[in-house]
Amino acid sequence: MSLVNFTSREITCKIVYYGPGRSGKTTNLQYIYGNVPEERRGKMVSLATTTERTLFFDFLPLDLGSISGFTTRFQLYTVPGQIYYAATRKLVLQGADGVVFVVDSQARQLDENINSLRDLQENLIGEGVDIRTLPIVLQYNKQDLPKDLILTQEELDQVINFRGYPSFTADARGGKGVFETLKRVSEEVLRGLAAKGPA
Ligand SMILES: Nc1nc2c(ncn2[C@@H]2O[C@H](COP(=O)(O)OP(=O)(O)OP(=O)(O)O)[C@@H](O)[C@H]2O)c(=O)[nH]1
Ligand SMILES: [Mg+2]
Repeated sequence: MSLVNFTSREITCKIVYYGPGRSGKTTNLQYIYGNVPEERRGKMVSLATTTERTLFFDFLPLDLGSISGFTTRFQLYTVPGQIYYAATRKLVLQGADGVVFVVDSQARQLDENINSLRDLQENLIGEGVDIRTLPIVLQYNKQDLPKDLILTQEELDQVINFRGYPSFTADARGGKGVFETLKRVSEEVLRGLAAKGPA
């Protein structure tokens, strides 16, 4: 849940990167970490197995500068995508102000994507979150792979994006689409905050 501190004039928001195992969630955070100025980022914490699968979460605090006189901080988290970490996903998702759902664009991963999106929606509803108002952005990742292995943005919009979320193509390893996705979700979170006004 976002925190607005009027005394210190700080806003803190939580963005969660969600999606099936190996879709590229951790890779997004690593790219962001490697490409923002040092003074804008805190330490990235990753709790992973020796084979780099996220075990609990990744965490990256970012300072997005000053907006209307408020210092704006974003805390980025990733969930572990592997099916058996369901309880951890729920915990990490708690209090999210916005979600980036990272889709693995490979055609053979379609079922995993759909199941994970369903898992996200069920967890949000279980938390009492209104999924019509929570900012959610889809990222169609791994678009750098050979065309015969992946679905295009148009195809993915048809088979997975039933709710018409904003969607971005990406190659998180090369960095394409990573900041566009983050920018969109953070703008939507801040717009939501502005609309709500002081609590
Ligand atoms: N070709 C390609 N590979 C990618 C891309 N993004 C991530 N990968 C690779 O996919 C693998 C999994 O990426 P991760 O970022 O660890 O995936 P994750 O979603 O965090 O996976 P879990 O932690 O298990 O949920 C790694 O080998 C990445 O280098 C991409 O855009 N293109
Ligand atoms: Mg990961």
